[in-house]
Amino acid sequence: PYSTNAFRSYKQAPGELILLENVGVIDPEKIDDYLAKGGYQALKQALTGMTPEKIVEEVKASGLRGRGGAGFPTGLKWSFTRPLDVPQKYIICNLDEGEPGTIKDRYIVEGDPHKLLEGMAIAGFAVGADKGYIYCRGEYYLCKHRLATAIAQARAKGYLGENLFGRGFSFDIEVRSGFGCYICGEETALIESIEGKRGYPRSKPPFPGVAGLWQKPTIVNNVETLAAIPAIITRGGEWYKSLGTADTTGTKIYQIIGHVRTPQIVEVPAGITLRELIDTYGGGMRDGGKFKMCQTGGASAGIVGPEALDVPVDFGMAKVGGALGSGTMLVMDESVCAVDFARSVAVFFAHESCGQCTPCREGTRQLLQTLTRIWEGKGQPGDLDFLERLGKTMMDASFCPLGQTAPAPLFSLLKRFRQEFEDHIAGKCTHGVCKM
Ligand code: L3W
Ligand code: SF4
Repeated sequence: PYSTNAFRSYKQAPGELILLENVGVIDPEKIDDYLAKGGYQALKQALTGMTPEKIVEEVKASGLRGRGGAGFPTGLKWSFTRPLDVPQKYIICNLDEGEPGTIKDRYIVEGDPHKLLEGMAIAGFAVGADKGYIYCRGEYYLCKHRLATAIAQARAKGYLGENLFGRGFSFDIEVRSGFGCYICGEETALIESIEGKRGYPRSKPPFPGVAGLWQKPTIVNNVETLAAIPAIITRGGEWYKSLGTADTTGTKIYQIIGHVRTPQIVEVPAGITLRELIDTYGGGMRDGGKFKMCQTGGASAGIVGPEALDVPVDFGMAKVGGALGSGTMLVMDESVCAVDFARSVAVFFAHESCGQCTPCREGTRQLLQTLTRIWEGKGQPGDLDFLERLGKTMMDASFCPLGQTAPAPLFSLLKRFRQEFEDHIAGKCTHGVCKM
């Protein structure tokens, strides 16, 4: 009743959930509801019974890997920052959720904001940071409202602020708002934006864990990553590791969208197959359609075909050309034209390139222009070779992952559906959807 999102129609037993256990169950604007569900017990346990070293060890033991898409081991990241002996460190939560079709972080924060605040405070204690920032996507008005309410209530109850649980540790959180730039989800562009500058990515190394916000050691973690921390503290790293796969431990939030009967957001142990996601949670293919392909993990990830339906969707999915990424699975049936889809992805990247470096700024535009010509039936015989050379140059020479991965979906589509591109150049769209 408290969720604004009707997406999650599949009913899961609360016992199966870690991240979404309270979503739709508690009133997210009442801290007492969260406390009644055992909220802030993990923070209490961490501050009254554990050392920062022990917390980092527990997170390492859990095997938790970053849920923003790249999958870097969270405990390892914290272990780089914890020993640094400097007066100021920061925790940043990345809530600049810009991946097309991805709404998991918004869903956690709208439904259970205190879980994120608790995870951040534990992270702060573990690495020695007394200040946290939540960088929130500007369009997420309800998230910002829920966070402001939750932060005020947590301060009033002594879960944020000075000398928490008498441990001599202080921690407070501020919300900063982005506004519509996909690139500001890249951690160094995000840091630049908080510093009040234009969101251009920085070169790495140094990684933010060593020199981040205002050049101070900074942990940047995704919402879903931080929201898993309270359960890891109360139930233990080994327990968390017993869920999921060897590659991707714990639970994962998946979003099944596109040509399925019931688009869905679910939390299940990591490593479920695409077939199970489509059939069990997505209700099967829509209107009796036949599965053609799935864009896995986000706009820059690979496209997989029917041969990947029974492969676990975890970080190991890269082996079959897919990716877990943000957990978004865009399912497409045979009504989708590969050229039309390639062009729509190119529109996205041309719009979102920040323009800092030439290979990406010019490359994303050239990709779009060439694909648009092919889409309009004005393609030329050398176009596919040109797209391949251009994409390779972008992968080799772009400054940050946006430009390096922008051609990846096109390459996947060319590998799988080259004939469809050639048909367009010869003047026909067999799907009848392109502008010819
Ligand atoms: C210390 C080292 N730290 C790496 C840290 C690094 C960062 C993390 C991952 O994200 C993904 C892509 C898409 N010492 C380190 C180190 N780190 N080596 O680990 O770093 P990296 O560079 O592998 O990846 P990244 O650039 O942070 C790229 C995904 O992001 N993406 C979009 C995501 C969208 C959402 C959303 O909407 N919610 O998440 C776009 O590219 O999947 O795999 O913290 O500092 N030696
Ligand atoms: Fe900006 Fe693209 Fe260059 Fe990244 S690769 S810095 S998004 S222009």
